[in-house]
Amino acid sequence: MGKLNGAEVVSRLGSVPDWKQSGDEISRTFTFKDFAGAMGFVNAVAGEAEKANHHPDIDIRWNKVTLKLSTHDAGGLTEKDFALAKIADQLASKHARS
Ligand code: H2B
Repeated sequence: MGKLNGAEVVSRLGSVPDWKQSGDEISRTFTFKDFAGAMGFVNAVAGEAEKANHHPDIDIRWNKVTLKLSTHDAGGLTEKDFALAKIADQLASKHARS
């Protein structure tokens, strides 16, 4: 899958506005009611990541989960990153938010 250029990245960020770009990756921190809410979300994301064979870096801090996405194989951001970002946004709304 091809690496997106700068204009393509900016365009796609419009559909996941809570995600921020930093160099070759995008990230978002999600806040939940508690650790159980955070872990429910992480496990749901893990299932989707396995299906897509595309895996975020995950940082868990009690009720906060930060996902970072990049396509290492392509050396940058691709459609795969934005597809998984959208799925994560949808899954987050199903888990207990603070
Ligand atoms: N996840 C992410 N985030 N980026 C990748 O480039 C990637 C991955 N590559 N998961 C996959 C697995 C690759 O290692 C396998 C061999 O397809």
